[in-house]
Amino acid sequence: MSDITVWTYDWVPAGPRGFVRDLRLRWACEEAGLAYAVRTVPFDERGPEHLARQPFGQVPFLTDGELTLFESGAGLLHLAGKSDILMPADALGVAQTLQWTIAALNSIEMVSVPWWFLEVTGAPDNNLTGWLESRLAHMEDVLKDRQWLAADRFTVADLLMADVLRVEKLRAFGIRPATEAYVARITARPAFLKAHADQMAHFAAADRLRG
Ligand SMILES: N[C@@H](CCC(=O)N[C@@H](CS)C(=O)NCC(=O)O)C(=O)O
Repeated sequence: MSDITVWTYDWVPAGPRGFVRDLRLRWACEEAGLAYAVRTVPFDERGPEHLARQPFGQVPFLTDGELTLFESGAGLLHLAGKSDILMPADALGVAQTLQWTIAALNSIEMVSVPWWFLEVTGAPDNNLTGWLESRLAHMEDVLKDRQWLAADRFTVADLLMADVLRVEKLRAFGIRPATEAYVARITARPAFLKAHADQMAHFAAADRLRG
């Protein structure tokens, strides 16, 4: 039985709205047609109950019955296990989907997040630029030849890779037409648009409560 709850913050400042990673889990549930609730932990005070479920005091985490999972990638794979919309049924499709899901996290986001952090904090030199350029150039080569990353169809790997690549600073960083078309196509999916709108509405409602 499935009793999925996506946990996020009760409020965040304007900057990260639309990018808080609960969106990945909302999006996956929307794609798969899985019923889910959204609940919150305080942004301002990250107490022991929060840390017991997400040891870094971050979001998202996911609960499903007795199960609690942190790391958006782990949450996505858990959800993908419930739906062949997100994860192919055949062994090759599974292997390709896992490979590209890990690549999104460990070959692209591993570089893009520290690069982005140096950019937004105004570090005088961003020594990660060459590394990021190389990773994005390789992704551009991959995306020139295919519409989807795995199994010739949309999978959770595309959801995650598109979410990693859609960050505005990355999109503005050089001209990569295949990557841009990929991100635009995948973020035009109704499930993404709903998840994004729901997250924005969630934080707008939180503003009203804070007065
Ligand atoms: N690797 C983690 C990263 C989670 C993460 O960076 N969460 C952000 C929101 S998107 C957060 O909680 N930031 C607040 C903080 O780090 O204190 C995941 O993918 O779940």
